[in-house]
Amino acid sequence: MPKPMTTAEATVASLIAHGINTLYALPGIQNDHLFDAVFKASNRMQAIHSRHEQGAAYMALGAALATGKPQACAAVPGPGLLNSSAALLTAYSMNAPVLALIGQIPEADIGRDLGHLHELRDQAGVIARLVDHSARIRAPEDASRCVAEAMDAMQSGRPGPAALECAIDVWGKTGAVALQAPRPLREPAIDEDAIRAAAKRLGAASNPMIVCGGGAQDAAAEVTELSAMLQAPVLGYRRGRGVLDSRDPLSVTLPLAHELWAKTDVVLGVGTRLLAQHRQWGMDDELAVIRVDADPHEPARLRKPDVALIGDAKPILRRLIDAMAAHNAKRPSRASEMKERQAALRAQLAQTLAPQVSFLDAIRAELPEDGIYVDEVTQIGFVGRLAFPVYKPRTFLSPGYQDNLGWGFATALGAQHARADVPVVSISGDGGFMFTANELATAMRHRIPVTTIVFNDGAFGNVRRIQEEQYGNRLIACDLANPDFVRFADSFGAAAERAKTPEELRAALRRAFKRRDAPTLIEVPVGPMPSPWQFIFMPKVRGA
Ligand SMILES: Cc1ncc(C[n+]2csc(CCOP(=O)(O)OP(=O)(O)O)c2C)c(N)n1
Ligand SMILES: [Mg+2]
Repeated sequence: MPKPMTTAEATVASLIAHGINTLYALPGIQNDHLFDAVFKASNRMQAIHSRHEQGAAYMALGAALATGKPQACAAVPGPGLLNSSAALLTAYSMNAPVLALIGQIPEADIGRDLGHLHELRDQAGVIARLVDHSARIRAPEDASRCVAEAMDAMQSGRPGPAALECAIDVWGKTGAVALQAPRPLREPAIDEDAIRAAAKRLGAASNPMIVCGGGAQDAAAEVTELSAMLQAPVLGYRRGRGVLDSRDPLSVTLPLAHELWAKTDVVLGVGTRLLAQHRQWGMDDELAVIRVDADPHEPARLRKPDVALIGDAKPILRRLIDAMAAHNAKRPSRASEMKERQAALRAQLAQTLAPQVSFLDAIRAELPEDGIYVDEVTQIGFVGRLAFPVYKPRTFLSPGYQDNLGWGFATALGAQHARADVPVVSISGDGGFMFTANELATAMRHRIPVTTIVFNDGAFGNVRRIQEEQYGNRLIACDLANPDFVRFADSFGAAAERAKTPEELRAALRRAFKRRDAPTLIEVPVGPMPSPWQFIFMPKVRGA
């Protein structure tokens, strides 16, 4: 039975029906009806307000990455939307299901360039370049369908963000609303011929490798089983870390996978673009490529694979495991060979990148197995992608190919808000932290017990080192004047301390992880650090 509701009420009721109970948001006149609707639904939905729209959108992103579930944020039009745009772009590049509710000027004047408050020319066009799916809610009767379609688009096929605009005068209009039930997720039928072809190739492979991207995060059990059957090393670099537990001898990071690449005869890419392999490491006809991807357009983008399996990785890999039985022989264990290679790499990293590795080891020693580590575009962060052991899916959050400085702290805040049951630690440089340092106020207002470590070298250190080494030491735009970070955090009421050594950092982290009602900032003063790039951008080892 349709019920009288405003557009805003219908939208909120639909979000709740789709399992969304938090709106990460910053209010303003265009969205007042929306916030009022959240107020009226406050037993089932909460508004977590940030201090800048990028904070709200990064929080929704962090919550989505940490839970694997859709999340929502809201902003006013124009500047509000643009302030959230880097986070939406990141959500797109990470295939993260974030729904942005964006205000609009009065419906009748959209597109007329009259100069209404926060008007942005072709706002819908701007939004369409940021997210996968977007629409405008035009009437109360429209709202529930718009939400259901957006949620469907965010989760079916390749996941990703969506946005719904709504005009200031439309949010408050009342109509007869019939709420739509969530739609069942659409899954393409598994292509049995492709499964057989993949099973045959993998079964016959002498040196198979599995490469995991973000699309493999929910298929950890299947990847683990397949890797054991094939004795295949599993590479997880950034988005794919934690799919196979780092303690498994077959789990490898970038430098070791590169070492193994030249001899690999079949690669199984799961939810990954395989960009480094195609563009840096090289491909040739001796290497068979099997791709599992939710997006039918992805596998052939760089080079047509030998076999493409389209759909959610989990059921596809399960089917592949079943089919493998007929094609795979029992293989001798590679555990001791891989352990030896791991130990050699580990020793090389510990020696070459000593400052980074020693602090990362300190964090790992204190962060519980299911604790979440959020990285940043910082020198410690780059090395963490190679050397920080990860034990579980969705516990290592690293921004996708945007690699956008300043994503970390606010994303960690969202992850911690959505996963109050585990500690979340954010690592940043002094440069990156200041992008969203204002959100310490949000952490205090909402009592979010995130721990942030700021590695302070007084510089955009990575940029500075490149200028030193490659531009004749012509230093420009890289030295920073910083606040006293401990006093800064203290002034918000957050717990704050300074740790000068890995041992001091461990002790500080122990204290921080016990604190469950307020955020902690730990400043670690550091000097210049050695370059990690030789372990990340590695030369071509096969193909023309
Ligand atoms: C949005 C964005 N702007 C600029 C950059 C370029 N960039 C990469 S690393 C870096 C410096 C980071 O400085 P800091 O956070 O202090 O870390 P450090 O390198 O000192 O360890 C910059 C400016 C970027 N990746 N993203
Ligand atoms: Mg720095």
